[in-house]
Amino acid sequence: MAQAKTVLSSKVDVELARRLYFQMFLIRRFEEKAAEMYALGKIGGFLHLYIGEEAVAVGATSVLRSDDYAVSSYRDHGHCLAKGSDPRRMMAELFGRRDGLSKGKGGSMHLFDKSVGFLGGHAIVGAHLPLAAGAAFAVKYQGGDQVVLCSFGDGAVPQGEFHESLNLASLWKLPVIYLCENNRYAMGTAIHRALAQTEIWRIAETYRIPGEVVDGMDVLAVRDVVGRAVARTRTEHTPTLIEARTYRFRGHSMRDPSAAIYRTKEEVEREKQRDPIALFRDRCLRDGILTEADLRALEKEVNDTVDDAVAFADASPEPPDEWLLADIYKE
Ligand SMILES: Cc1ncc(C[n+]2csc(CCOP(=O)(O)OP(=O)(O)O)c2C)c(N)n1
Repeated sequence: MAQAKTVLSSKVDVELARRLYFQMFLIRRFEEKAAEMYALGKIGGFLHLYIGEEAVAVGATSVLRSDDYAVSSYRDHGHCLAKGSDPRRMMAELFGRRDGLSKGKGGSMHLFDKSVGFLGGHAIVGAHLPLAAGAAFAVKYQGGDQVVLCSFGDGAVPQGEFHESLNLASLWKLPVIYLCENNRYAMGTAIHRALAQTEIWRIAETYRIPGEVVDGMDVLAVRDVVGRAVARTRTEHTPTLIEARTYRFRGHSMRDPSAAIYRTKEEVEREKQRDPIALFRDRCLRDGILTEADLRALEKEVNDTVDDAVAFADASPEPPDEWLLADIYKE
């Protein structure tokens, strides 16, 4: 049942091109600014950047409806922004302030925004895959046709939760799209040292669901593949496993700044040649979809949005001590 596909990315109109470029650029700038704020001590704890992988979240989310759900791991800024969350409240959460999405108590790894159907960033590797299946079960039980997009890294694949989740989703025909963002490393562990089957999309066959592989640096190719999966899932409630091949340009987290121990500088430089934002920018110009002036205007809008988010976060007060014991159990 599983099949590899060479996807020719489809045509794109002006409005869609603007939206995709804006969102990818927003994720990039938001995170570059977050890195800067981390260096200044405005952000504490962990900070995992998604830089290099933007085409995956943006391409995939672009085919979702606003009432569909998305859930992701601790590298969650891109997914939350792509789902339409407010950059101000996201930055405030990174700053640990009271106007943050999780009232400043979750931080970078625990963004959550029910208003846009973002069911959270989750810090424990693999732990959110069963949660995605649970949300999909709820959709089916209630007779809805929403889908749940579940993004995770290659590091989650050897986990039991991955296999248990795919097995149940297949048996129960749950509307989940499992989107593996294969950036080739789980912290410092290269994929071939952790997985017996490095062609992750092939694992779909074991669970008798469709499996596809896609170039995760091509936003339109991701959009095509996920779009097909969404259509199938809505009508047949069939889960799908998609492997998007991508690369993270930075270290695992801000505590791994050089990322030089487990991969070569040459490899990183080579991969940066396929920067998904630059590739899409070039394509828009080459095909005459957007002009240099259009792109510059979008970039300015993004820069202003991110500056505004930082100002908002900085002005938001710290959460009071008494909030520490609130929101622990569902009240
Ligand atoms: C159950 C569990 N084991 C170990 C860790 C420590 N840990 C944090 S991130 C990570 C690597 C995960 O890599 P991957 O899933 O490929 O995601 P990526 O960082 O590449 O986006 C590990 C092992 C954890 N958070 N949870």
